[in-house]
Amino acid sequence: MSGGLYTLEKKVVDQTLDLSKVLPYGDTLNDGKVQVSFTLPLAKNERSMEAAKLLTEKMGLTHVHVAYAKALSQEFTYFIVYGDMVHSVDFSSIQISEVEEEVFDMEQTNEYIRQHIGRKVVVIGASTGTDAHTVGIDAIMNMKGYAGHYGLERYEMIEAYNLGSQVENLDFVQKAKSLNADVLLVSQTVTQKDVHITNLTELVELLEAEGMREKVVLICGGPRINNELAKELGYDVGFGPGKFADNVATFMVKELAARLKDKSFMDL
Ligand code: B12
Repeated sequence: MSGGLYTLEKKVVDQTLDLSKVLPYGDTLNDGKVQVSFTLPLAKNERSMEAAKLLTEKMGLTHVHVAYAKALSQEFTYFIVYGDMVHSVDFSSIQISEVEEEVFDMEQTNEYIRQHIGRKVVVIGASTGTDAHTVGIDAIMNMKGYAGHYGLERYEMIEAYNLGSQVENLDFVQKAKSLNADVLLVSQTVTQKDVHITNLTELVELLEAEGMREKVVLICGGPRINNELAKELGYDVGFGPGKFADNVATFMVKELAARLKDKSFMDL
């Protein structure tokens, strides 16, 4: 073991970590060391550096040190500032909405569909609204897959349609209707001015207006999407970074099978 790693571990074990008061870690436990970076619309000079310091203190940092200031233009300066965080977080009280841990591989999903659904599952996906980012939705859907995980197009029991990017919500809904889609996948990458919230909400409203919301499994994903946000916005589930076609497929086939079971129970 290297000396550096040993020192790091020793400092952690020598002190007790209080999970009700967790602080950032810099060099020793509970030192609260933080680095922040931001740009101010000010020229680089002594006054703007003082402004950066004052602003950082207002964020709840003490012992503030402006470590780096770089003029981006005559009127903008980029700062990197160090300080000690005075606030802590009660980790023991945090509860989040996590998606079920069990994840099927491609063959297990195909077999689950054969046994519990009995026909191919129709999935359509797109990056909607003005969003031009396709890599996320491609990672989930493309035949060749992403990071060693095959995409939904490769699944024998899934009929997948990837509509690409900048797909209007209305066009997306119409396509879903014409294909009689079981599952809708929506990707949102741009979050500037909360455009993703407006766009994702509009889709739910359109589906409701068309009487389709309850008939489809509605899934969204993207770098700043999590399950909690997705549910708040009226989606069945949301996936963020580190999730692949396997996670999506597992969730959707179980959800569809449960709905079919409920329906046959109601029809009795
Ligand atoms: C490549 C890229 C582009 C390419 C996109 C090419 C393409 N065909 O997609 C181009 C150059 C076109 C581009 C344009 C822009 N981009 Co851009 N782009 C990126 C970049 C570098 C990588 C994004 C990416 O491909 N990630 C890889 C994929 C695999 O990751 P992912 O999307 O998170 O997907 C995973 C999960 O989130 C999840 N997932 C994603 N979608 C879905 C959907 C479902 C249903 C599910 C289940 C899961 C899921 O699964 C995936 C695998 O795990 C990022 C910066 C970065 N390093 O992340 C900026 C970034 C996303 N872009 C950004 C911006 C601002 C833009 C522009 C607005 C810039 C501009 N002013 O013109 C434009 C967008 C214009 C528009 N109308 O949308 C910002 C977004 C900031 C924000 N949060 O709003 C970023 C973060 C850069 C930055 N730091 O400023 N961009």
